[in-house]
Amino acid sequence: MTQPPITLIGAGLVGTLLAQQLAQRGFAVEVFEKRPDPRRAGSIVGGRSINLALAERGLQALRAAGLADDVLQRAVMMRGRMVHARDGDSALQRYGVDDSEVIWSVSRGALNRLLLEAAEAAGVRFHFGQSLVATDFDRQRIRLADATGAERSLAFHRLIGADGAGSAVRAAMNAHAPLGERIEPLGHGYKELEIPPVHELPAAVAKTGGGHEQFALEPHALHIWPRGGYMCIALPNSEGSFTVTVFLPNQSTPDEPRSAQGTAPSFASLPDAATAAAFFREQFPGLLPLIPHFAQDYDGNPVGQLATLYLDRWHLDGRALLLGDAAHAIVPFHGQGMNCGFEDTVVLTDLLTAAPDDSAGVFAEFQRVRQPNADAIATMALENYVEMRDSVADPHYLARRELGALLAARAPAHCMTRYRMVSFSHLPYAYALQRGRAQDALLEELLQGSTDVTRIDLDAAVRLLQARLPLLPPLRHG
Ligand code: FAD
Ligand code: E1W
Repeated sequence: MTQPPITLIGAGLVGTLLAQQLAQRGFAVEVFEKRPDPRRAGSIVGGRSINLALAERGLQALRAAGLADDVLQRAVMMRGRMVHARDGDSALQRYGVDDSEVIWSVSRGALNRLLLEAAEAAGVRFHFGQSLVATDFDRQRIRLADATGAERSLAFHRLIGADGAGSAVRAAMNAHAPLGERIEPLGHGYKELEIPPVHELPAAVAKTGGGHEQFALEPHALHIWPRGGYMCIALPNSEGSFTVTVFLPNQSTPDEPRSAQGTAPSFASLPDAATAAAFFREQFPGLLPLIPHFAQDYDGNPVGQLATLYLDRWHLDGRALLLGDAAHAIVPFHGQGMNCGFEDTVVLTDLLTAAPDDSAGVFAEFQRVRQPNADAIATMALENYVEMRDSVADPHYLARRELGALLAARAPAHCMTRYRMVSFSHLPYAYALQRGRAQDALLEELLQGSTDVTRIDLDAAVRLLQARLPLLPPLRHG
């Protein structure tokens, strides 16, 4: 069965992992990536270290590829969220029941390089500095441009787009036959800043986090500074630094919470490091001194935009398919974009392996299985932004969360927090969304508008839970 190769566009996180798995199953895979090879010296990606949170779903995909141990070796464990209040107080809220329920901070660049190496070792051929510029689906040909702008044309048999939120494959498919594309901008952007290792900090602020040598904050946590309409987060890097991300509205609107400066903070009202530093001094006083190159970072790093992407169609019969961010980009507030894309790769690899000659059937089945789940995590990621920013929050929400935690502890087979279902299980995202809604409705019913959890008869509540909500499927770890 010598099949023509699969043509994959995009050697990002999802494209490289998919390519590796397909090659392991005997498929020939050619990957075209617009950027230069990140393993080559002098690559621009080398400078800044950007990290992301890897959770159980992503880890499971890496296990399927045989790469989980290699990745975890370079990762930093995050046991919970460390919430930093305005007054400087901070507290760790554990994510799970014990250290089997943790998430991992991984370097995007290091992960990408590891996946490239693994895919190449499995037989994948990569072509860097090759940007997809046009696709002719009738003749099944793509046009690629190199860094000098020189173009060439190549035939494809089946085309897979793993080229991210701004996908060129998607644009070409949409031009050929509309995909029903809907892009919903969040109206908030983000910017990355850096907390260096302790030895690079001025002596006056250089006290180590949690008794650890090189980290300026507790290393085994995802740090959050929630402030209502906006927030900062920080994830640890294995070298002792942290990558801070500030999330802010793009424009100031009258209903955003106002700072003492009188204007609602936004990227528009904080156009440069000078204005932004004043804002940080006021809103994030403990954080600012840990960012010694604040001006350089703020003025040098771009504002990234956030949006949710919905499509009616992810494929063009058996000729082309989108996956990862190219099919379903989401806002980052649940830390699930890569995890979801990694889950995609396992589903697609299994379907293709089972029916290697039926791309039309496989692509349709892939969308049927994955789209409801992509929609669900898109919803949950949007909801988590509000939850994160306002975690100082509304007493009803806090009461519900407290009661939910109490019941989850007493009746774990009938009540599990949505965060745990999303981050530590392989239950479909759509199930987590719907189950979370059902649990919330029941919690509301028990609380009846009260915020006093001590008034609830927990034994009666557990009986109600058991009567109304079906048994949860067991969690599997490892
Ligand atoms: P990408 O990683 O974007 O890769 C696409 C690749 O395609 C790139 O290499 C690009 O150069 C290439 N490409 C693009 N156009 C072309 C072209 N025309 N021709 C050839 N190649 C092309 N997810 C998590 O799971 N956990 C997190 O903690 C997390 N944090 C995030 C924080 C932020 C601020 C953001 C914005 C996202 C975060 N995500 C997180 C989401 C995660 O980054 C994405 O879901 C993930 O990178 C998607 O992978 P991908 O391979 O589909 O796309
Ligand atoms: C995670 C960018 C990003 C990545 C994340 C998370 C968050 C907030 C953000 C969600 C979370 C890991 N989260 N953390 N604590 N509560 N919810 O779990 O990845 Cl902003």
